[in-house]
Amino acid sequence: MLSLMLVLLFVRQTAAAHRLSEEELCLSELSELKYTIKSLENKFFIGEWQLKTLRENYYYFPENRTFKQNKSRDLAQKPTMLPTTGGNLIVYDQDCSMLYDRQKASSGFYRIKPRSAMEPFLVYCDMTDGGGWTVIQQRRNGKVDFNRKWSDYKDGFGNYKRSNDEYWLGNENIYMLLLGGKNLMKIDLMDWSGQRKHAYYENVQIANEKENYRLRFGLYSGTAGDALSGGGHAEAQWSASHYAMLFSTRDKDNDRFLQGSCAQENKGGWWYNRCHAANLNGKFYRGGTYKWKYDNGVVWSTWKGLWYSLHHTTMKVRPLVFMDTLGSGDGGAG
Ligand SMILES: [Ca+2]
Repeated sequence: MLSLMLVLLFVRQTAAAHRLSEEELCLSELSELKYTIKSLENKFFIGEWQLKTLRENYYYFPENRTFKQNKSRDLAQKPTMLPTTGGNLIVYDQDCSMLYDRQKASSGFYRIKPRSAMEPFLVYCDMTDGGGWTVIQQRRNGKVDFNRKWSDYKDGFGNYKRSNDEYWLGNENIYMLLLGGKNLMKIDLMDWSGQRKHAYYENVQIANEKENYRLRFGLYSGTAGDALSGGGHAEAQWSASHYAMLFSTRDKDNDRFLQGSCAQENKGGWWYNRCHAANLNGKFYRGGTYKWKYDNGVVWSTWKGLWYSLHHTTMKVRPLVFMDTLGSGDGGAG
């Protein structure tokens, strides 16, 4: 009798255990299905989004002429036309010049991706001045603090919303953007009376972080003077040329000034020598002329000297070949 009861009890227990495990099985199957639904939904969403982006960017029709005759189609496209900023999934231009070539897009913030193996990043594209300029640095109003650490200069900082927002694109991004070196950098400068000057440098490159983003550049032309080469006479060049200099920040001193830190004195990250003839990431002084222990303003010495802090600065790049298609060396507005 006792043994029968034990057997019954055992049977009941295994049955219960069996039921429980089935329930568990069911639950896990359910959660698996839920997961599948979720990932399918994601796929669907991404697919839809990709389709939308492809359409909006005319990516199937790089010629863009397909619709020229079809006005209603053209009009229907225009209001929804978004730059590649719209998302982050597929179509990316390597720089603003590609975007300009492809879309004749207007100035604004766009996501670009110079190399396939990197994350896309936001940048201001200057589509005036001949178009296709990728802006790597901008000073306008002193709202952004440029006296920052290595990691900030490495990753980039500032604001990326309005055309007059200030930012540094980040040494990693700049490195990728300039890789190969067949480019033209234009430095646009404006003083506090609204007067403008510019400097062109061909084939600008910076090394990677291991080499502390060492700066190299080719031929200068322009109206602001060749401050990157130190300006003036040989002695000034020896101590102030930025050619082949390493990048320094207030927490990483790679300059040639043994007695101190140029970045700390000059309040910015830059390719300091001992210390500079150009200090575009320096301290923003309102009004131009300034006085301080160090020449730490937003300086372009070959135009305004070391004791004048500029109002606007822009550092922007474009491929050299872009110039060839335009057949012009000055890209328009100058
Ligand atoms: Ca030093």
